[in-house]
Amino acid sequence: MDLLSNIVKAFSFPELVSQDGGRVDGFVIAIHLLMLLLFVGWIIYYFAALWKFRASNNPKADYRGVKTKTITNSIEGAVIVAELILVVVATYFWNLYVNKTDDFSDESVVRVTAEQFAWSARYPGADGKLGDQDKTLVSATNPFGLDKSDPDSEDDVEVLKSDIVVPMIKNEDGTHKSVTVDLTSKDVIHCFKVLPLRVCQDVIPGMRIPIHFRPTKVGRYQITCAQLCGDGHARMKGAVKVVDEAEWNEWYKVEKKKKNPAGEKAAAAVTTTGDDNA
Ligand SMILES: [Cu+2]
Repeated sequence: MDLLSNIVKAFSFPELVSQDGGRVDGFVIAIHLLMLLLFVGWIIYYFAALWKFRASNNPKADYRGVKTKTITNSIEGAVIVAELILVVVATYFWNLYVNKTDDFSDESVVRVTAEQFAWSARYPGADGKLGDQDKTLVSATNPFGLDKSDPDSEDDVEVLKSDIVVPMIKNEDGTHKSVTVDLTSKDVIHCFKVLPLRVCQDVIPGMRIPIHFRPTKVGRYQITCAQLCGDGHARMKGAVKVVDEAEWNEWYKVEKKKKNPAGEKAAAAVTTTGDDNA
């Protein structure tokens, strides 16, 4: 029984902590069923061909083979249909889902930067805006390659080579709020793969690639780099830490304060004055 449950576990999906992850699982199952159908179809065809063209039935080999054009035409037709589906339908739907504008609200964006062999994150500061970054500006004192001339970059919260904290926020209708992770790389191609969130996206230097997910459970989930990116690839681990709304607010407040203690003091002074007046 133990063996059976272990086998079932080995072939099961990993823990799911993303609202839309079930659709990814459904997609994976559908592809496997389709491939199973194709596999069974080809096996049947194989044995049918073995039987039909057996030596006892065809003592003399026919080197000319098929004489009609039906087979060639149907193969060409299938290739054309497949290409059309790929180019027209796939491009249309990919564009539709990836460029869904309502998921790009600036305040819920985390910019994640990959490098050999670690993950770092940047969050918008008090102004709610992320400053620009460019890999050509990366130096020992500027690990993200921040554009210092961009005023938005001054107060950005930076988390270097540590857990990427994201909030799990429940909407009133019971759904969960979307988190956008904006991916970029400083050096080579990496891949941001977090199985429980059902996300896997290549991270490409010079490009910003946003991905979205809606975490449904607090916890710490491993980021695996899924592109061979150098000799330290195997140890390129990171973690996405999903926290509840209260913990997120507290964490974000503390990080923003660390970044701009003077600003906080000024804000506190204003509050105190306000209290005196009241
Ligand atoms: Cu990597």
